[in-house]
Amino acid sequence: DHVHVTFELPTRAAAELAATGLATTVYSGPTGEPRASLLESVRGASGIICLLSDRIDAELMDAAGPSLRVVANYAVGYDNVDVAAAKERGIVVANTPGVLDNATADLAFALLLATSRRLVESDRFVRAGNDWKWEPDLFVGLDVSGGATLGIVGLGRIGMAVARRAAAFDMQIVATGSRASSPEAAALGVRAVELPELLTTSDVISLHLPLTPDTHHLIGAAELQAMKTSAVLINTARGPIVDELALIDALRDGVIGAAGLDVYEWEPTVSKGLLSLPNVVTAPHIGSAGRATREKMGSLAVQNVTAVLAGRPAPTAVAS
Ligand code: 8YV
Repeated sequence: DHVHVTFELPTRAAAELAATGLATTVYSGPTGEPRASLLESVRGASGIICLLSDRIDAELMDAAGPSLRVVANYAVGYDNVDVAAAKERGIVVANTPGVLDNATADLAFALLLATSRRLVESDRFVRAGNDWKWEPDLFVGLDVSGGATLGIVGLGRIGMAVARRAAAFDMQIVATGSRASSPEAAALGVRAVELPELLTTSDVISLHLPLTPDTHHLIGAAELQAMKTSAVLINTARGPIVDELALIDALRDGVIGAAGLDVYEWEPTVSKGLLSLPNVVTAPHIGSAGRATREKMGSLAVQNVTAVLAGRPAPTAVAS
């Protein structure tokens, strides 16, 4: 069996893969194995460990050939993988759920605080060497603690980790999603609502959904219009869930207050219109970028591949 890894795994995960004794190839060029190289590298592979930026479609599976039994995505999201094509070919698809919930929720909260309290604007202001003295109105923003309402769109594993943080900040929490009416959510004071109510009542709206045909442009011009004019939108999920051009218009025209973004519709390209707005805080898709988190993601990807190649179920196979 041969496993192809499309990037350099974190140190410990790489050692774990080496210890399995499986033959491996690793693409070690700049991150993002070019398509032609990828199609060549996977030929005859039994397993692939890959990134969100690798398009794992029918063509790639056929380039690998009938030996391919498992695709382990180094990410919880797997919108880059054609799961139906994998199922047809008997290929197991696995992801890395759970291990990155806290890291992603931490980043969502960092963006929430930075946008609400205008931290990045303040930082730019001070660094620019502006003459300033204390003024009652200087960078006044949204009070997060003690009453602001957070709307969590898609309360799953990551959304719940965000809810735990919001509860500690004494925020009111409303949420949509499968676990919004669970006992765990109730214990955090979460109120389950439908999206229209969430949009109109929330001071901060944070997205925690996978990208699917159903969630593509879930937040468009009409949804932005429904939000409070002071609303803060946080996206650490997937860019195309938000209509980015509509978002730029809304931020520019005062339809909403601010946005904290880790993901973009045309990633890694970030719309120029976003970058010229003062009420936007950006990050380059670093939600899971904690050192220990990345090791855990790597270990889980390795475990998913080795389990399948040993004839066992993958610990975290996706539903197909
Ligand atoms: C990954 C992510 O770092 O898990 C996800 O879905 O978006 C991030 O954690 C990224 O996808 C790299 O593969």
